[in-house]
Amino acid sequence: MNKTVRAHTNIALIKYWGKADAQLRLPLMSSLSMTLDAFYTDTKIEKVTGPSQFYLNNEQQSAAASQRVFTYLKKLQDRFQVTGNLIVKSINHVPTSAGLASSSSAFAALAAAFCQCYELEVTPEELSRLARIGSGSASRSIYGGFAVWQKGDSDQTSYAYALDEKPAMDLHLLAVELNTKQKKISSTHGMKDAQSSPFFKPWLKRNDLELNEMIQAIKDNNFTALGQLAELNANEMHAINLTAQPEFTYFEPQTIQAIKLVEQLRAEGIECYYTIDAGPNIKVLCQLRNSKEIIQRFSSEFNNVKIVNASFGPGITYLD
Ligand code: 2P0
Repeated sequence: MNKTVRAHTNIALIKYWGKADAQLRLPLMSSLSMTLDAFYTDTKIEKVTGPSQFYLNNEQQSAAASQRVFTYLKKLQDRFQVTGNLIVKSINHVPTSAGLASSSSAFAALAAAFCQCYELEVTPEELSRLARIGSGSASRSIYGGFAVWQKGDSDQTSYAYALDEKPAMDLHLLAVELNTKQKKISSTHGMKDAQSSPFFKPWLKRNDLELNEMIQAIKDNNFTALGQLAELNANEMHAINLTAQPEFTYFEPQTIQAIKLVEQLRAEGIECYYTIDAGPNIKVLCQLRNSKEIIQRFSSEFNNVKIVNASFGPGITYLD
């Protein structure tokens, strides 16, 4: 039966920030992420005799807005030598204003919904490779808990695997919405431009070390080591953007203010760390016992701030 598919977003604790092959979305580095329970995309794809259409949140999308989806689905059709027009219906439970990229859940759900539609039996590894072609970070959303996307060096060898789908770690991610402005630099452009930084290559050389340290922190159930390393890795990515030629940054004044607040909380003994993606908003990593206090402090520091408290989400699930 052709089922609706649910995929959750993920946040990288070791970042993907550079492509070796833009067409296949082969990355220059391996990455590691946490899949989130609070944010997800539901997608169903059906074959139709009429024209192909894409509905997002029950609204039909223009040809321009649908282009990335259908270009992607055409690649999958070519790969599996199947044809036909398609109706794609997606509901995004990722508030666009939450400062979270929805492409990870969107393309993981599309890949799995495509396989449902054509009754293709694929392994999680193959599904991860298919999702990767749509959006790099989507390769990791096939799995729950912690996932590692091993960079590989070809379409066959670049895919994510489940590191720990049911982690014991007490880990919460507070998605803090400070700024709802549309980001000025897309991830695709940011990743490309970042490579002009003199620190890009040295950062790449550290990838194995940081990945292995993060895997160890997870195996040891060591929140402190995980938080420190996630913060370092995010700051390295943003330092590279700041030293690209020409330089650029996703930071806004509120980003720095939020970083200072995390540092202040830590100085007071409230253990928390931050990670930042290709936008101005920060995600705070903390343990359950401190989450209320941290939310309160962010709420009193920033007017009208929206905060979502997320923890581990599952991998691809099939609804209906
Ligand atoms: C990540 N980001 O590892 C990194 C960290 C943002 C910062 O993956 O071009 O939408 O579609 O492969 O996955 C965001 O970029 O990029 C991203 P494409 P994607 O999560």
